[in-house]
Amino acid sequence: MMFTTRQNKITARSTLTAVLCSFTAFAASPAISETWEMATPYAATNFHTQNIVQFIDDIAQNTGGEIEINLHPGGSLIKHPEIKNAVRSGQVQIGEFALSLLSNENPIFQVDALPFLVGSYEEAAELWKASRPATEAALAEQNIKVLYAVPWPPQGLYAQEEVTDLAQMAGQKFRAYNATTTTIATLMGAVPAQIEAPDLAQAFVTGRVESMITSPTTGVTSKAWDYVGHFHHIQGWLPKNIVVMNLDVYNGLSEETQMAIMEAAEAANARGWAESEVQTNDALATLQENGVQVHQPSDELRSQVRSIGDQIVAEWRNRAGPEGEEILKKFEE
Ligand code: PCA
Repeated sequence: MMFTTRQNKITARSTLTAVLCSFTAFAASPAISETWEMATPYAATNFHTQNIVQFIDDIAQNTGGEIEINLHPGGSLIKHPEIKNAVRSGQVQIGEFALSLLSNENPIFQVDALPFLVGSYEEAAELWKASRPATEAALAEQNIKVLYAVPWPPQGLYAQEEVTDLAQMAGQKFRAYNATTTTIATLMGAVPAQIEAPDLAQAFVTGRVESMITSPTTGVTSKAWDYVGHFHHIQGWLPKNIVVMNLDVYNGLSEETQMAIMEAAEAANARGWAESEVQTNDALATLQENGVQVHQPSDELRSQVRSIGDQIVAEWRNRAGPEGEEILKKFEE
């Protein structure tokens, strides 16, 4: 009995010594490594996600292994509409979301989803340059640091039949992913339903929706040929995904680590913009190879969509006020 007790004490003491030793070793090591969780909304196979995988590797490399990031794609850890708040509160340190998902919070976040404001990647880059300061300031107020943003390929219309006149869309169950697509649905007389990209195939197959506006890329990722026959290459807008982190966490890093992260972000930015452009034609070809008919919009369709676009832009200018005007002025300069 005595013996056992003594033995226990020895064990307890040596455990304490081991713990103290490991603390000393920890404190003596030059850089303490941290593990962050990253929540993203799109499939692992998507080019945005693959770019993020490279971004994470670059951060590990640039920081000498100081920052490790566990990626949770496809809304697997946090659902898309919750990712911004999860980063804000520090529930996750870093995340990605579609910027225009926040359109209702502040019109500034919708500017890249305004129809026909930009007609090319160069113009989209100009628009981002004009809108980045206001976007950063609005997100900083929410304790969020902007790292980089990458556009999706141009948005077009998927439907069961070829659409030559928007009247064909009346009464359709239409998949929406932000304020612009919801408003377009309503103005076409369709019925919008907000569905996240990873749930698209199921929503179409089960008849919850029949048509949508998104990129050729998202059509490929969700195997659009299984549920729609036609894509109309309207090239409406180039909405961006934004990659952000918790501002307190960022501010708590050494200047050197902050620089290492921003360097990785710049590289991800350049890779992402280039890849998005390449994706446009590749994805259009893949849609066609799999039996989706790709159409240039008819003049009628083009002008009908433009007139809806004009209404959305006019309403946005109203809501965005002087801050919106300033962005448009800088963009047009
Ligand atoms: N794909 C995303 C947003 C825009 C895009 O091209 C989606 O459909 O959810």
